[in-house]
Amino acid sequence: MTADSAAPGAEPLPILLLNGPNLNTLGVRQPHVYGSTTLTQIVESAERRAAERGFGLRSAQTNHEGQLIDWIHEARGQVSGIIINPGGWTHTSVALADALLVPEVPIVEVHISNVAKRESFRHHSYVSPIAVGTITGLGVAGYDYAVQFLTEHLSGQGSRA
Ligand code: DHK
Repeated sequence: MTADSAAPGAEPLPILLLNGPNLNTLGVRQPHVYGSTTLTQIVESAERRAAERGFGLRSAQTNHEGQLIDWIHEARGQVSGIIINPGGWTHTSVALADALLVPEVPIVEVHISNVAKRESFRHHSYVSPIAVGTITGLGVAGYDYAVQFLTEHLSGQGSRA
């Protein structure tokens, strides 16, 4: 069941916020690129924004690709949408993009840095073609914008491009 098909008045299924490799080191990792905000702070902010809009938010980070794929499979039927920063797997993982199709929910891709301005190997994303949209280069605020967009999208108020 998705938020769209939930009974009127029923609590929508939560949003799932996933972060891939090295994002557990936010705050110390290349602050000139990724800023000084920690992942804990990012998740707390996203939880607040989701709650303000009537959605729960579950979050997880891993440095292990198979773990991430397992979590995405398990999310089928359990979440209403997924926000994901796939980190370096953005540019390498067909398997991750395939897994993201399993839950059949809207996907929003987030990158803290502007990947288009960086090395050419960061210019291709396997995730972008299966995402509703991608937020890139807006710093850690991109996660909050993703929550705002996804909650509106799931509530039928947002763009359905
Ligand atoms: C995060 C990473 O870890 C990189 O591998 C990506 C992305 C960019 C980000 O900007 O959040 O290339």
